[in-house]
Amino acid sequence: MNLKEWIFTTDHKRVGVLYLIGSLAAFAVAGIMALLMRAELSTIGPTITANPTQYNVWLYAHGAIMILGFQIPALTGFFANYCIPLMIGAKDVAFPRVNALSVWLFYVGIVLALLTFFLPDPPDIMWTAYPPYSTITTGNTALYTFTVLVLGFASIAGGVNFLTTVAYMRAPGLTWGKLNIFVWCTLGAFVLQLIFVPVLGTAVTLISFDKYLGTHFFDPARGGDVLTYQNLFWFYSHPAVYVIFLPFIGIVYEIVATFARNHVFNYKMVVYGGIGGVVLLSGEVWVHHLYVSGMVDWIRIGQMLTTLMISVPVGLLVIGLIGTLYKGAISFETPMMYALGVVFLFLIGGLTGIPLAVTALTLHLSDTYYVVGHFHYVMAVAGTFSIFGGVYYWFPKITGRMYNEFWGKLGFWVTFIGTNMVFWTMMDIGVKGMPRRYYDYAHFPQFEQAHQFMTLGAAILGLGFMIAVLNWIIGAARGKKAPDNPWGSPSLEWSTVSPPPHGNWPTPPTVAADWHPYAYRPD
Ligand code: HEM
Ligand SMILES: [Cu+2]
Repeated sequence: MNLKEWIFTTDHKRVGVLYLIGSLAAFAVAGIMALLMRAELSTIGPTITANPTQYNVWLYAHGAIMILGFQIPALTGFFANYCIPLMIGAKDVAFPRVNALSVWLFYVGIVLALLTFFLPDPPDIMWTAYPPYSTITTGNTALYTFTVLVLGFASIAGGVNFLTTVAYMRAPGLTWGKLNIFVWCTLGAFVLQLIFVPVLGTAVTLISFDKYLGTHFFDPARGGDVLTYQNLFWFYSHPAVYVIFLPFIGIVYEIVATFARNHVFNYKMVVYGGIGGVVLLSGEVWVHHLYVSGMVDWIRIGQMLTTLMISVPVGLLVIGLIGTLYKGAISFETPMMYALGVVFLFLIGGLTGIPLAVTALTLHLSDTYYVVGHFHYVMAVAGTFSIFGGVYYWFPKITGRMYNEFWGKLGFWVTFIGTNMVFWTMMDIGVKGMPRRYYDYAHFPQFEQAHQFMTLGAAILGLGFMIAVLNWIIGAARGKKAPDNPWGSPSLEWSTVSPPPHGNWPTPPTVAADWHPYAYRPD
């Protein structure tokens, strides 16, 4: 293996694998931050640090790196790169060099994020970086701004590339109605990135202008408005949860169709109603993150309605999954275990979101651990389970080898148990009044046992993820040789050899009129 070939590669599969390695490294770092926070919270009073700012730095690094360094790059960097050209029968992406540029920028972003641990005054502003704190802290707000901008550029480069690739490079005969659900989902995610990343870029640039260049965009004392930042930030960051959600549910669709050996239930409903509906509504709900900030009431009511409305397309996506499982010939290989895990976690996360959408209830729940539990279920761990399931699913294609089924399933169950120990308990103590983002909870001694239980859960959860990653490393090095199409899927990525050569097929495929990626059996 030639290192230089990898660094300068323009092959979409290798670019994808680089994204995977970088994002898993980011996951490990951000995961260690979570374990440090959980260790700190395991007793009242100082446990592993006496410095509250240190906790804030961990919290900042955990949230920012998990979202910007792990989930978005794994989903729209790794999976999109590896799968989309193969699924549409293309030799590569439309702009292979722009693609290489995007993964380089991603690595620059990761290095910048890691500087957090080496600077004397690291950012301590949480991943949301709200002013006025972010503009007065001694922590390094500029590093945050710069990291977000670099990762944002990487994402935009990816978006332009994949929209063009799918529009112009589909194999002959592969019409829009025959795209994999994963491809549709990822296109939706990239449309959102192209529209909304510039807004985030603006917001984070302006906080650094305020802090270092003497402007007053967010300073009410000088004619600015501190809430403008919150609006700009969530105008991006709510759609960002769909940038994560859409590809991860797309992965689940691929896995569920394969292991239920069934066509996707109501393909058109899923694409137009589900994915289309989410994309259309996603920019209209950001205010639900600022219900407790000052604003006119009618906007609260309006955005409560749109927030509740978005559960309709999301519900359609879940119905599509259930329908695909219905009367399927289901088998429970490791990828399927993770996919079903996602459905379970996502349902808990989705249903616990409804009270948060309702303004009257959320006044009580806002800024408690209930919120932290909810969004970990719905996005953080549901998304992570999907990523792990997806890596297992395409593992034979990527490496040409098989992973170990026993360790795969064991890792799943360990993670699944740990996850529910941590995040169910969070919601429980949240409802009872435990506030979020606290370094210590001397005022709430009644929660100490629950915190200890969660710390134990986090350790179990971490162990489960380690089992999975070790399973991949060992499988990639010494696993059994994988057949080209181990799951018997008609989808195009399985029609080439494992691992696919540069250019993917000796001659590009053409698809027959009756071909469909989910034609597992006659309808
Ligand atoms: C894998 C195990 C994980 C554990 C044990 C964990 C634990 C935690 C803890 C203890 C907090 C701090 C709560 C507080 O002080 O308010 C937190 C916050 C957060 N986590 Fe996780 N987390 C995990 C995974 C993830 C993942 C995969 C994501 C990816 C999206 C994520 C995103 C966040 C975000 C955005 C915050 C809020 C940060 C903030 O308040 O600025 N977490 N997590
Ligand atoms: Cu939101």
